[in-house]
Amino acid sequence: MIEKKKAVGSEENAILVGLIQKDQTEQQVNEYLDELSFLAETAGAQTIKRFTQKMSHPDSKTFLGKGKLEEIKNYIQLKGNISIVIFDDELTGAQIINIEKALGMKTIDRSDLILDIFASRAKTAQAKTQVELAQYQYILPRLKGMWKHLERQGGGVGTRGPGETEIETDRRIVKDKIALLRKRLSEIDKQAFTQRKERGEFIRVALVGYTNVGKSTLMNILSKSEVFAENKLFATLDTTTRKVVFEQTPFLLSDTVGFIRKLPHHLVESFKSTLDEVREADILLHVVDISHNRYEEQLMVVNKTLAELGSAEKPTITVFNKMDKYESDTFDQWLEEDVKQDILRELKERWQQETKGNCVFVSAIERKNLDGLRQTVLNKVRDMYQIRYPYRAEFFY
Ligand SMILES: Nc1nc2c(ncn2[C@@H]2O[C@H](COP(=O)(O)OP(=O)(O)OP(=O)(O)O)[C@@H](O)[C@H]2O)c(=O)[nH]1
Ligand SMILES: [Mg+2]
Repeated sequence: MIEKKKAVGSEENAILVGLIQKDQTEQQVNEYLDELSFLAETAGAQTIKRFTQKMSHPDSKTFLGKGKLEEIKNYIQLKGNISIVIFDDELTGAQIINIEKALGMKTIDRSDLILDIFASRAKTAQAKTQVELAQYQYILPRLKGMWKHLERQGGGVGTRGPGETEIETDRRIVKDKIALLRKRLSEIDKQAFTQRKERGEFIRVALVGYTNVGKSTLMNILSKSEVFAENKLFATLDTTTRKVVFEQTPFLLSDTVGFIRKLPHHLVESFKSTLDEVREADILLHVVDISHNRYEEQLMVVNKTLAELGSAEKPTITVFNKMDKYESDTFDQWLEEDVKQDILRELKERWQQETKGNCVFVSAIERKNLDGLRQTVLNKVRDMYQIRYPYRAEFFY
């Protein structure tokens, strides 16, 4: 059997590498690297240094230019305690081989890092199978490059590079494994579908959004449940669904896996069934961390992913969360109260306009405007019951 080793060990020291392409600014790429650093930390690695290079296209063989690789290599040798290099962009198998050779250091890309986090966070059989499937799909075109990152049972293989026959054997094993996992997943999906069908005629509301925006925190508050929430990326991988009753109106509320920019394609593919909860929802609560510098881009990433799932047109309430942090980050103590109020009013008016009135501004942590959120959700849910069951809507009130 062949298995993928964990890409990042605990307490590794990492170098991050990002490319500044022609339509990007240095600040933008630095913010992307902030996110990569957060991902690395979630996986157990400490960022020691970042490198960026301005390039219109990455080099097909080494991704970076020769000079930059040399600079990184010198830094690694000088520093001495670095154990991993993480690229913000996806690398091909050949690029992994060439970079590792040039730097003399284990090299992974953003997708591999995300897959690693997903693998360590998956708890249920469904999530585990989905992650494993995405991992094997990621490995398949990169077998040669990832040779050293794989674990083989029963094959006496050293660190020497693989021969063509060895790669062929591995390729066959991986393909068989993918087929097996797909079959297993479709059986799990069938069971899950039956369970969802048994939920009856309740209106279904799903919390969606970028990772770490506060979906699980809001789920806990709205449903008074205990869903795992913490300041790490991808705290939630499995969907949790709770029955909630607001003013005698029942509905089902689901917490779902967070999205992120450049989510590995295979991961979206294999998480489709977890995301069925989103696809089958009647109403989406799109949670946004308004205190984040790039919250508008995050909002767009989520909308794009929703479109890929065919869910872009669903009735949506945009919930701008972390208003407390937005205010403390934006306003200093010297600012006049009425100026603050003006800025807040402008911000709210702009989003009210963009969402056609379908948005609320809250702070889950400070419990601010949660009644406003409850009322907005309640109104939408009641509207939906009216549309869905026009003759028996009164039954639910
Ligand atoms: N300042 C502030 N922090 C918040 C607020 N809501 C949530 N958080 C914090 O944000 C972090 C992420 O919260 P979660 O609820 O786990 O976020 P999530 O969207 O479920 O994240 P994933 O499951 O990883 O996608 C936690 O540390 C929360 O305490 C808020 O209103 N203000
Ligand atoms: Mg969560």
